[in-house]
Amino acid sequence: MDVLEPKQRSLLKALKAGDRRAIGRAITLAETNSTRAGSLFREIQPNTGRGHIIGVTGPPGSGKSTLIDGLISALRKLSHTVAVIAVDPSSPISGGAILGDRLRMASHNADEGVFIRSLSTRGHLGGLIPSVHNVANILEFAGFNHIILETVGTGQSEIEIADIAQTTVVLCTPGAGDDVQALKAGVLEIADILVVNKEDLHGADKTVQLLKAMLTLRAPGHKKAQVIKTCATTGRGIDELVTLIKHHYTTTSCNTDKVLREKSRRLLATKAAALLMQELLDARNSELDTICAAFERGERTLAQCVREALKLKSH
Ligand SMILES: Nc1nc2c(ncn2[C@@H]2O[C@H](COP(=O)(O)OP(=O)(O)O)[C@@H](O)[C@H]2O)c(=O)[nH]1
Ligand SMILES: [Mg+2]
Repeated sequence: MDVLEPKQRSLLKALKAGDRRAIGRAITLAETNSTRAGSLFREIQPNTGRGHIIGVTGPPGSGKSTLIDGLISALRKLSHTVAVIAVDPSSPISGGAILGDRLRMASHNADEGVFIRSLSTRGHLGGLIPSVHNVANILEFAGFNHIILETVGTGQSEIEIADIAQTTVVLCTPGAGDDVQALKAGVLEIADILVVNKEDLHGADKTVQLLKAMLTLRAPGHKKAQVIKTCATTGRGIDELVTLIKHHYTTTSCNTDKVLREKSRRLLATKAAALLMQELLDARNSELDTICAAFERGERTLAQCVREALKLKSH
């Protein structure tokens, strides 16, 4: 059992009190995946689970940040505290977009009940999970009732976010059939609430119909998803969205043992895969070289080599 260093003990105390600088420091520790932070997170973990984690995802430009800005205002009106983590999974190019997000949400800067942070996952082999999970825990520990995770783009990152979030909101925009097509099956599967944002643009109702039709194609017994229209720039539909989000949290199956178990299993598997990948890449091991050489010569299939490499590990 690790004993916390005095510095970490005081960081923990400041975190518990919701001190912003402490939150910032702890998040930096999580971001860098510092092994020294391990004992800190072991202290934090048992004191989490009380916040509602909401994932907001969808194609770039669909209005996620604008919508989140509206969600923050709506939740603050209800006296809830809100933390936002904008996840940037990609290249330095998106640095500008993240800066834009900061400016867009700047109206909340002076509000003690709001915390906004962009998270760079650049260079973290194995994706987002380890740090986002820890960052969400830090924010829950610091007392935030709602933690909103914004993920950019489409792909694996949303699926991973859905395992951390209790409620996943997926955005698309009207008309652009492409956009709806871009909601690949996997992304549609994770949606608890589908938002057609930019309802002020032409074709919103048609998109809603299309999405509802797509939802009926989901496997029988699949969780239900709601479809709603919003206009994030004017705030139209946002109060209804908050109602749906809260309703999902309190009345649906997002916290049943079965759902929780599935999610934690996937989280564990993702983290395990990332660790294993790192270990195999770092290994300076002649037996691993022998396995690779056999693959290169075509003597073994890739699957055989993987099994051998895994056996190597369990020794
Ligand atoms: N017409 C219209 N534009 C919107 C709406 N919501 C967001 N936008 C605009 O769409 C652009 C992209 O929004 P942003 O929130 O940055 O999208 P994100 O990339 O998904 O975070 C911005 O110029 C917003 O002002 C909306 O409901 N209607
Ligand atoms: Mg954004």
